[in-house]
Order: sequence, then structure tokens, then C-alpha cells
Amino acid sequence: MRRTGALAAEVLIRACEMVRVGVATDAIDQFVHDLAVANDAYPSPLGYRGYPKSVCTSVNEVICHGIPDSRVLCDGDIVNIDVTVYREGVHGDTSVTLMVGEVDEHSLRLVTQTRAALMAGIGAVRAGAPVSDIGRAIQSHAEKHRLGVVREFIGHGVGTEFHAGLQVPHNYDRNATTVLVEAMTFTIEPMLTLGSPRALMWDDDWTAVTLDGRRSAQFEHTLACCSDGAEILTQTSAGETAHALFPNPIT
Ligand code: EYF
Ligand code: CO
Repeated sequence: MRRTGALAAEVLIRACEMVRVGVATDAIDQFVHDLAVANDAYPSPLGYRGYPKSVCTSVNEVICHGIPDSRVLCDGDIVNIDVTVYREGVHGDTSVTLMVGEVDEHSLRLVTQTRAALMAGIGAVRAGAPVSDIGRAIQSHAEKHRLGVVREFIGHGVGTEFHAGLQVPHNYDRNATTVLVEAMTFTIEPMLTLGSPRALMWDDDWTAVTLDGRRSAQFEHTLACCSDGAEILTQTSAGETAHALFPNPIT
């Protein structure tokens, strides 16, 4: 899981280097596909539940599962790039939201605080704690910053399967009573919104957007639960992540 997580982190960092005004999301998809394959990995989204591409690229009001296409990134956009790779029998899943060129102040706040909300959720992980502690920390952070928390899509167990086992709500859910155990591996991937967190599915049946059309941002890591906290698995062997290159890895 560490080795595959490191590859996912590396692919995400390299994909982020492509983000600039005028780049089509399809070009990011092709790049991620080729880099995964060149590293003896499979891009997990490709064909997963029929998904047609190798990466998700979710722009502005798209909450998640945006399908790369010929749309080019514009000055002022925000875009989430969600990379999952499969190698050595396990998956590593990680994403960041980037700002393209100059974004408005609300988008800057949204992206900054969504990243911070992920880190708050990670800070709540410890063996023996209920999984609801994670959502409690994320929701509390979001509320402090007047941001919505999307409920329809949650973090998930990840390992030999892309999605398995644990469900990780990003809001406080008193029914999420599963107790975290050492060596559990799972994602935390909060999606926060400037307006209402309610989601709507496009008629492509993949793309989830905000009902009110306002922007949404997301950050994600794959984690291992340890006795004294979480280990971030989606970092390179040198400890690098696209997340740490804030406010923008490369523009
Ligand atoms: C409505 C897919 C299923 N599902 C989840 C399938 O966990 C993920 N990212 O962090 C994740 C990534 C992908 C994914 C890529 C494709 N799928 C997409 C859209 C809708 C859906 O069920
Ligand atoms: Co995920």
C-alpha cells in the first residue's frame, strides 16, 4: 500500500504540472493513463463500473467524477484531479483541487479550507476511535468557514479493491459507529461547497454537480490507521504530495 500510494502521489504531482489555461482535461487523462502504464500500473477508474476514462477531472460546480473531455481549462477555474492507480495487487487513491490562473476570493477560501478540512479529518484518525470522529472534525471545520459538506459521496475502504469495507462519512453521522482498527486502509475525500451541498447527477449518470451551480472543491488521501494517528500512504518516498505544494503546485 505504501509503494502503490507513493506511485499515486507521484502521478498526481506530475498531472498537476499540466494544469494551466488552455489545457484540455482530455490531455490530463491521456497523461495519467500513459504514466500509470509506464510504471507497470493500471489506472483504476478506467472501466470501473463502466467509467470511460483513466482519471476524474471535476471543474467548478462539478462535485466529483467529472469525465475528461475537450473542455479546456480557463483563467479563474478550479479543477480537481482524482488519481487512482492499481499495482502490486492494491489501489492508491488521491486527489487535489487546483486553481487555474487568478481565481476569485470565494474560490480561494473554498479550496484553502477544503484542504484544511481533509487535514482536520486525518487528525481525528486513531485506532479505537469511531469513524464518525472523522466526519465530526470535517463538518466542524467546514461550518467554521461557512462551507457546505456534500453527503452523497463518502470516503471508502481501499486495498485489494478500489472500494471496499469501511464507509467514511464527511459529516457527523452518529450511526457511523465502526471502530477504527490498526492497519485499516481507507480514504478521506471531503467535498465542500460555497453554497448548498445538495448534489444533482448529469444525465451522463457519472457527473455529480451542485444543485445550485455554485463551486465545490475536494482533496483526498489514502491512509492507514495507526495506534497514534493516521499514516498518509499517498505520499512519495521523499514525503512529497501535491497537497503540500499549496496554493498551487505549478501554474
Ligand atoms: C454513481 C463511478 C461511479 N468512483 C469513485 C466510478 O473514490 C473515488 N475517487 O476518490 C472514485 C473514483 C471513480 C469512481 C472513478 C470512477 N468511478 C463514477 C461515477 C459515478 C459512480 O456511481
Ligand atoms: Co476515493
